Amino acid sequence: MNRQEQQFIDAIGRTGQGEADLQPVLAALRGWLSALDQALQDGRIDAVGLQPGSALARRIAGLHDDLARQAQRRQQQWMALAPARALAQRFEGKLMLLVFGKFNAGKSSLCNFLAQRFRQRGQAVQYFHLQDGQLIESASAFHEGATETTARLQGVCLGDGLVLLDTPGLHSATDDNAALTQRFLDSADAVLWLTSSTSPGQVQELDELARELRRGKPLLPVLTRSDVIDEDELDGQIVKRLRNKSPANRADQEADVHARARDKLQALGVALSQLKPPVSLSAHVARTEGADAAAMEGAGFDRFYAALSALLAPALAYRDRKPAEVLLHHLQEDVLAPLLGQTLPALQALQQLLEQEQATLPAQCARIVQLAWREIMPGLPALLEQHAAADDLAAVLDTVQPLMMHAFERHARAVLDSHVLAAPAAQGIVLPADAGYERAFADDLPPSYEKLYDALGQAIQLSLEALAETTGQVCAARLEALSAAVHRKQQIIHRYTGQLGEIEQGLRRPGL
Ligand SMILES: Nc1nc2c(ncn2[C@@H]2O[C@H](COP(=O)(O)OP(=O)(O)OP(=O)(O)O)[C@@H](O)[C@H]2O)c(=O)[nH]1
Ligand SMILES: [Mg+2]
Repeated sequence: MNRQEQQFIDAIGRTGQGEADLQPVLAALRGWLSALDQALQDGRIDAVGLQPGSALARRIAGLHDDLARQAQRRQQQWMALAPARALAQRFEGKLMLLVFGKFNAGKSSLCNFLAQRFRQRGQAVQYFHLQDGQLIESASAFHEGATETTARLQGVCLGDGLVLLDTPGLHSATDDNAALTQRFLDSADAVLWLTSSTSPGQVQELDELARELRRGKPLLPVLTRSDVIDEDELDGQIVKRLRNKSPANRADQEADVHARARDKLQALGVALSQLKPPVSLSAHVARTEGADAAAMEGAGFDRFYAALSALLAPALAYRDRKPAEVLLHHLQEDVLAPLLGQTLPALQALQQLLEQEQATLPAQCARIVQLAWREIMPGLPALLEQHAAADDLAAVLDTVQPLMMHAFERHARAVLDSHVLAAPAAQGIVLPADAGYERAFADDLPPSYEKLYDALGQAIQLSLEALAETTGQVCAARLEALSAAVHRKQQIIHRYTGQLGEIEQGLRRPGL
């Protein structure tokens, strides 16, 4: 009688549905999403006042287009998960163990052996595999082989309460199946990592599991094929016999795998509490020796069942919060990740562009003044000449003022080409009180106007500067408002990232 085995089978049978109420956390997750959508909507960056073709406006439009695309894509992603959800639902309430490992690790052999054990103890055994998104039940055990054999997701239900998922390496799933397989793994409650005792602890294999592990699932490393071939002499004949590796050898290998796995999990950012002490076993020795109590014990199965029993509590904890985990993962991977990976960098680039525009604004304004002034000044001598005889300074100003406004407006539009500019309010040209034509030395000569020319040049300069200042202020305020809007949008994403993290922590808190 194998006590550990029976105890494990009994324990599985007792795992009723947990009483944790997921409704509050599910409501929090849904609330998070709709509040995020609302916040992003309210935080739309208003590009009013910008030329539609400008780099700034195009970038803002691109950002909004991308957000719309994200919203659409995530809807599709959630719909695409429907088959996986439906599949997972078929196993609702059962404990699902992911049996993971490189090809030839002995996954199929272990699953088959465990199935045989359960059957022996009067438990129903049902094999199945995944094909074209459908779950197909089959009567035959998994194929075991020296060459890579398992290329599809397959599993076996043991009794009422346990499901083993025998995965091909996650990478070998075909593209069609990959997403479904990946998502199906969502439903695994714990991971058995099978690593062959011929080269144990190839921890890079765990990279593929990073996603599952970060979800707080417990990990039990299992050193498979923990056996050696012995040559015995029997009645003068040499016979080959498979026997267990020695307890000392097993202990060494387990300690080594434990240490490597610990380092790896640390590097992956996974809590060490999820890692269970590794166990060694040999399905072949247990089988060939008849799987009686002594054979099972010697092959490592007592310790294996004890480790599985210890895995039950954390695995059941995952199982009981699984619906919330599935929604949480969707929000993390399909909603938040694109915001962090695409939108935040785009906002950052936009912010930089805005800063650049703000920084160049004073130089642009100075340039407008310069261009307009240079345009006006060459015409002044002729104008002053024209009105010299009549000493009509007012006529000069009446002609120059609209010319100046026109020149300013044109150059402002050309230089500040990102902005939509309203026609500037009329700006007068104010001459000093004593400015005017100068009486000539002789009465028959017309008055001279050199000083007047200089004074007029200065007055025009001042008027242009006043115009540029007003326009500059409008543009600066606009850029400032845009920058604030971009900042708000960044804050929204940061705030909601933090909030989802808090919901996640609450969900993973022991006792929920
Ligand atoms: N010595 C020894 N060999 C084993 C044991 N378990 C499995 N094997 C052998 O290892 C090889 C691979 O076993 P499988 O169970 O097919 O391995 P797998 O992990 O399912 O491999 P893939 O499906 O290819 O990923 C086969 O040749 C098995 O006979 C064991 O306990 N001891
Ligand atoms: Mg296999």
